[in-house]
Amino acid sequence: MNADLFDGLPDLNLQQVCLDDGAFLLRGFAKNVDADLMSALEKVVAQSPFRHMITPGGFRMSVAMSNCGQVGWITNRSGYRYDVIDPETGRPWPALPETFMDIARRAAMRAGYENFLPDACLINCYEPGARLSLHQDKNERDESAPIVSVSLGLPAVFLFGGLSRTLRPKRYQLVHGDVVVWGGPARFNFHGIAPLLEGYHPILGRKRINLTFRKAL
Ligand code: MD3
Ligand code: FE
Repeated sequence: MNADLFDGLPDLNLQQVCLDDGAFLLRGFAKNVDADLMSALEKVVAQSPFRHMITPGGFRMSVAMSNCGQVGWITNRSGYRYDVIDPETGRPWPALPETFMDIARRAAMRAGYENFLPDACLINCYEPGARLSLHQDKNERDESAPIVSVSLGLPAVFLFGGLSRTLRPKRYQLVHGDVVVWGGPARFNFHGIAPLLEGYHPILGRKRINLTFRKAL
């Protein structure tokens, strides 16, 4: 017996894990649309390529980033913010592809958020060794909207802390196709990604891609 036998019946192999008040891990939720997500992603990064941004402290991020949607998250020496223009191209960010919007809305709905309408998607690209240190996401105006994250490619260890940086984070493995919906009080918890381990994924090779859908405006 093989789990892939049930790929046409996504509800039968869906494992939902409650991580915290309002935060749910939907294991494998995006697996049956992975090819659609990847082809849409290729079109987005053909217009706004991945780049390593610089933090306000002057460090080059090990994660390469791009965005799509009405606004994109950017950081440079002078700070971080959402902007309608991609500073690398001088043009607006590519629009949110329909497949992106669809998976984000369906995942939010599954977690109990009926009317999630994201206007921004930050796209993170990790190669072995890349990491994201503990941080909070506080640049979004609508604090009642959840954040939806879709993981593709190599597995990663997600670090889930509390509202204070000093609380020791819990560790969860996120694999290809996993979706997490972060709402409620957990929306402002510290979180990060441990350094990506060496590996090879049949579709993405030596990469992990994470899409985070936000209502930024
Ligand atoms: C928990 N990305 O882009 S996704 C980020 O895998 C970010 O690339 C990580 O943290 C990644 O800001 C983690 C999961 C995630 C995203 C946003 C959250 C978890 C969150 C916001 C609040 C709490
Ligand atoms: Fe984050």
